[in-house]
Amino acid sequence: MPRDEVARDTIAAIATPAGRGGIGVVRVSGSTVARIARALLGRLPGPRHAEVARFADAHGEPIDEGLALYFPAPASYTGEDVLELHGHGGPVIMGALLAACLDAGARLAEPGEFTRRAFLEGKLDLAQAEAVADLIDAASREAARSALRSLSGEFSAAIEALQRNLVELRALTEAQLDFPEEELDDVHRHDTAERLQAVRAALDQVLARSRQGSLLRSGVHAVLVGPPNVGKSSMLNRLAGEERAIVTPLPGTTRDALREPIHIDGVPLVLVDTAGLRASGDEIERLGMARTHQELGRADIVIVVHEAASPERLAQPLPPEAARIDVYNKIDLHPDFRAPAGALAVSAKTGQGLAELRRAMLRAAGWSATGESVFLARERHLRALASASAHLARAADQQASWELFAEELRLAHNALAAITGEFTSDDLLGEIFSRFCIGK
Ligand SMILES: Nc1nc2c(ncn2[C@@H]2O[C@H](COP(=O)(O)OP(=O)(O)OP(=O)(O)O)[C@@H](O)[C@H]2O)c(=O)[nH]1
Ligand SMILES: [Mg+2]
Repeated sequence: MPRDEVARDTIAAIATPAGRGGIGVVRVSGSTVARIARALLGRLPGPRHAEVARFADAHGEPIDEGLALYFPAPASYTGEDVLELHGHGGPVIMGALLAACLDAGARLAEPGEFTRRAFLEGKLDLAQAEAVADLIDAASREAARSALRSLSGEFSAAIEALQRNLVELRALTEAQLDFPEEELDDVHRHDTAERLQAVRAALDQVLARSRQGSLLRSGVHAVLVGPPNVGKSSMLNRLAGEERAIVTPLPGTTRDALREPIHIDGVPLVLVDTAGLRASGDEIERLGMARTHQELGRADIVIVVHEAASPERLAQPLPPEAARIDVYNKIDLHPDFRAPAGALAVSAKTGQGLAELRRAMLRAAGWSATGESVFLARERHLRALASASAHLARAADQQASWELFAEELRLAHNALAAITGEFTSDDLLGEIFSRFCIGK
């Protein structure tokens, strides 16, 4: 059953990236797909069979030869009639094919409109639809794996399991509300408290797995700071595995902040090298230090680099919300140096201690290699889960009043329902799908 009954027009878009490629695909979806197929191909291809066809424009002028695929509703990506034309992947041919579809009555699809229709037709829930974009945007294999799990419904299933438990609990509670004059039954009260506890524990687990997974999307900012010449740029080059930053024996080499995306065990981080902090009369160096302060404001992790032999204290106050890792560099020069408790001794030159540093960075980012699969949650999901969790915590404090208890359960339930998109505003849908690419 379609989720909204508005008759939808037919949309078309080039589904493959712009530029030249072996093949390019134009995708068409909607109620007039059969007519468009006949206009371009002279016939309607058999359902779900790849057929070789000649594509022609409105004047019968050939455009290309390729494969045509027809997916009649409802067994298609969008749930509507869908036609895919696989031609040669050149911008002129793709443009002409798309124009021919538009001439035959389709209109240009908006970003994410195919997936939005799939959602409206009930083919995907909202979390799955978001996973489509996350899979396309995945910056690492780990992120792609998590997105694929969400797409196949693993995340939604976890949310639905929580909802089912909440529904049972609400049914129990509502029954109690219907007989307010009856004496409060201790057994019932105990049972309710226990079930609530179980739902809260399960929710906390989903939240923890989602918080972990959200790290795979966001890219944690790790900023290298310290006095000049301690080896910050050398460290960045080591961690990036490439000579990105200029390294010289002269203090004050780095002027501008340099950002370098890296992965540690599939977790994306943005590593930022900064200008060394010291009192300086040099105008450029002072501007560089101003940038360092800016970068510190954005840091999730601050890696404070010291030189093993002459550990200087950093006068700079650090942002309190960022995790801090202290490293003492150049231990190859000072093999007897012992780092203070909690700090790491490393050498950017030999690579000693860098495995520990990478592990410390992952830990500071909130990543724990539990081996349990994580959910590639979005900020929206985390907010909803946190809100559900807060309502359940309040419910736990409300057991003297069944009305308030029931109300908190209802609010927790609604928060969870927002994740899979049971009740969603057009505004939210617009915001989510507008960030998709065209043709998806
Ligand atoms: N022996 C040794 N030398 C190092 C090590 N790390 C960096 N150096 C040297 O220390 C000097 C300064 O290194 P940089 O990486 O430019 O230091 P920086 O902290 O970025 O310095 P500024 O950009 O000036 O703030 C260079 O000559 C490096 O080769 C190390 O682990 N061992
Ligand atoms: Mg430097």
